Amino acid sequence: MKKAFITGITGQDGAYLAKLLLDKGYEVHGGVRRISQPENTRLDILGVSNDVHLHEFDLTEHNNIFRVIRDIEMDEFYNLAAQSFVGSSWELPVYTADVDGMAVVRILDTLRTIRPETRFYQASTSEMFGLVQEVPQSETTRLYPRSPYGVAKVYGHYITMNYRESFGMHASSGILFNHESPLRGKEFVTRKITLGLAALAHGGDQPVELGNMDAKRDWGFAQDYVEGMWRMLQQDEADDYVLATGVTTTIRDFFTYAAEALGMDLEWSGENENETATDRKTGKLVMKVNKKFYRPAEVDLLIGDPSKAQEKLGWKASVDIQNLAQMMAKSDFDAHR
Ligand code: NAP
Ligand code: F7E
Repeated sequence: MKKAFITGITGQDGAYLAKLLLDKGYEVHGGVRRISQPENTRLDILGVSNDVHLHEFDLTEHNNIFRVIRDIEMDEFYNLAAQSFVGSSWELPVYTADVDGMAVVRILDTLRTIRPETRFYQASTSEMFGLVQEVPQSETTRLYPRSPYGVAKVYGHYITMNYRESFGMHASSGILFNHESPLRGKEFVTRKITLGLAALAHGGDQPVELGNMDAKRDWGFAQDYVEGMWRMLQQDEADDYVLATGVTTTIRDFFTYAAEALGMDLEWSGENENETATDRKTGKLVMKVNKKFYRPAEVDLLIGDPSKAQEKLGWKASVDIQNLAQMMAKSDFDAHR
């Protein structure tokens, strides 16, 4: 039985990956931070919390990382933990650099010292492309991060490549474009939209307040993306791969697809900070722009080229944007009931 360790097992991707690895027969271990109210986690929602082995863990604590690696003797190490919200990274730039950047070398250097044969996955991100230098973006596109989060992830990405090249470690980096699900954190724009629309569909009267409606993202379904992570670690040679759908969508269009899934018929008016959406059927205001959600520097357009992952890993996204919006909107609508 193979043994895997997942940092960030309580997060969106960590929970889906834990389920995937359990289904494949792995013994799954994961790192968790102490929280004051540990009920109803994503692992509970997926029904796997009793099947995984949880260990007290924090990426800022070097000796804690050392002990986990020494004691668990894992075959595969998935580093998914991060301060993952781009918006918070301007408020927490030093913490974000430590957790999303420096922690990667803490793990890699410990693995190099005591378990160099362990296969390692680093959660890199399309945010590294930032002000994009090429369309679509691939593994060879020049990086130009636009947030402290993106900058920290660039360090994690390059140090992973460096440990692979310097020490021959099986260390791979997945450059994942945005991936969402009903388990997505509530502050990310897709989930914020589907939660807000579900409340409106149940009779609420608070419009969803959003920032930049023109930003474009390449959104896929998280469950597909954790399969891609696992496939990377099954290759003979470690490498870097883009996982993406190859389709890009504005925030406005995602909003429209989610609203349509809940039976709304939107009328858009105004521009920039005066933009609004109203449901023609009820006359209700369902969206208005609030400048407080604008970012100090924006990533305007992301669209990935997943052809390397398709060719070498046989990986392909299976859920399109309309179905993703519908899945999330319906899940939040049902949960609200
Ligand atoms: P998420 O839902 O925010 O989960 C983040 C996880 O990291 C949580 O389990 C969190 O623990 C843990 N964590 C945060 N700080 C930690 C620390 N100091 N020590 C230990 N654990 C810590 O993120 P996600 O969407 O699953 O993303 C997984 C990874 O992929 C992240 O590295 C993210 O940056 C990266 N990524 C995500 C996307 C995407 O679209 N989802 C795309 C590209 C890359 P708590 O539960 O205690 O908060
Ligand atoms: O923003 C715009 C916002 O916070 C998407 C993380 O998983 O994917 C994620 O980062 C876009 C941005 O995700 C609101 O300005 C408008 O252009 O959902 P988001 P993100 O920043 O793309 C990457 C790949 C990661 O690696 C990250 O970990 O939506 N937007 N109005 C808004 N965004 C939010 N959150 N809230 C709004 O009200």
